[in-house]
Amino acid sequence: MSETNKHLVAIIGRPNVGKSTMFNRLVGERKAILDETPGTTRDVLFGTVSWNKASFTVADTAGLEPDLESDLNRDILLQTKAALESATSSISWSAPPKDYCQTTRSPLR
Ligand SMILES: Nc1nc2c(ncn2[C@@H]2O[C@H](COP(=O)(O)OP(=O)(O)OP(=O)(O)O)[C@@H](O)[C@H]2O)c(=O)[nH]1
Ligand SMILES: [Mg+2]
Repeated sequence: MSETNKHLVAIIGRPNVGKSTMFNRLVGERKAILDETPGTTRDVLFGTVSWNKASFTVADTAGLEPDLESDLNRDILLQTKAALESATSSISWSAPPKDYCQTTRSPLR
């Protein structure tokens, strides 16, 4: 496994809280689509962050609405759970649903 892939940081949270904006800032390019409409991101998107001789992978994820019943939402929840399972750390804010709060299994050093 390369140094970049050793650490995966997942960005998670409710819709429209600025996750993709943070992702683009971290990767240094407009890779994720930003919009004021909640639910813009639908699939997990990966990027590489290089900072101060360190590098790691970051994942942008779709906004979480656990109580919403739809096929699309079920797919979103599964994708985000999978990203969290693979993540070594996560960034979450704006009170993500509690099932998605397990974070930092092995912190970035
Ligand atoms: N004022 C302000 N607006 C922000 C900030 N960060 C993001 N936005 C705006 O908020 C809106 C949503 O930002 P996104 O980054 O697309 O939010 P998201 O959490 O990825 O949204 P979903 O993909 O729908 O879950 C966009 O119109 C952004 O320009 C911020 O720090 N301040
Ligand atoms: Mg987004």
